[in-house]
Amino acid sequence: MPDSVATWVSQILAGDRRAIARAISAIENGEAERSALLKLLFRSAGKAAVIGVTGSPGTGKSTLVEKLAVEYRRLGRKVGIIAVDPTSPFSGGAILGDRIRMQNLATDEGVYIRSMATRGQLGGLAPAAYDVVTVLDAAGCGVILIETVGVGQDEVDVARLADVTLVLLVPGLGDEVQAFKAGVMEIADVFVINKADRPGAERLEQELTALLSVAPRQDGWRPPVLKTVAATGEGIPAVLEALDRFGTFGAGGCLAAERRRKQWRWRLLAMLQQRLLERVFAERLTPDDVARYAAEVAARRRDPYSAVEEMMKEFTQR
Ligand SMILES: Nc1nc2c(ncn2[C@@H]2O[C@H](COP(=O)(O)OP(=O)(O)OP(=O)(O)O)[C@@H](O)[C@H]2O)c(=O)[nH]1
Ligand SMILES: [Mg+2]
Repeated sequence: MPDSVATWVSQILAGDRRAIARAISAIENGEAERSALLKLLFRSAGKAAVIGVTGSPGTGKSTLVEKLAVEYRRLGRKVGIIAVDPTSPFSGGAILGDRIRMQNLATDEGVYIRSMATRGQLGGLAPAAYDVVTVLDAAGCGVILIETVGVGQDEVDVARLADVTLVLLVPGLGDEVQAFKAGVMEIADVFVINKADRPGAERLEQELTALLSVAPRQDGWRPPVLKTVAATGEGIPAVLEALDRFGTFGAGGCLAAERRRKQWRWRLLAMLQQRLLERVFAERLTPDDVARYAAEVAARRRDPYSAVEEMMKEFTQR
């Protein structure tokens, strides 16, 4: 196996699309070779700028991602795109929509597009998404764009994987309130008011700027509020410029460095959590057992504390 993994890795480093696709499937399916593969790939990763793009459904994330990708391609960078779909499996409608919208990029060998579904990942989607980032990074993608719908914890977690996070808002939806509610506010490094061709963009810009000035960030970064019409590409260069500026913010980019340390701490804990869960399931429990405990607790026949103790029991005695 080591030989074949080494060959696989060299194919990925060379940008072989089939080898990349196979690696991503191995990650998603939790195949045994995954960790040997990722250990080797990690050495060649760490060069990509990881950009999270989040916002409510239909705000224009995919359209913006495509325009950003085109711009980065023009600058000669290979681009990876990960679209995280909150509900539907791989053949779902939303993903099909993304494929159609991104068809300008579909024939470009320098762009790698992949969708991931949030369902069915033990320990959440974020660890798997980060592993996919490692693959694409090692494969030479200098820019990796991750699109997530900013609605659930999975999506916020994925946004937290990014070096920089863009939050999209659109005029006329009362979206600014949603952004605050969903806690998206804390993860936004750059605000983009998309669909600025629609009425209300200026007002939203003013409201958001006022809100931001009331609660300045502790790290000193002031998230810019930009207006775009992603559909036509208007305002895209300013978005790229803001992303660059964030990357170099602070003395010697210290904000980015500090963020990386925080992210690794969080990722390591998430990976540990996942490994522990996998072990508990492999050695101790079946999903049916969990369902049985849940039914007993729900019926108040037992308390959840002793249920968890029992679920862990034989496992911790090993
Ligand atoms: N008027 C206007 N329409 C836009 C703009 N940007 C995107 N759209 C349209 O808005 C719709 C949704 O765009 P998407 O890019 O699919 O939005 P999304 O946020 O990726 O949507 P989901 O992935 O389904 O959450 C499409 O019909 C786009 O053509 C814009 O700047 N102005
Ligand atoms: Mg989309």
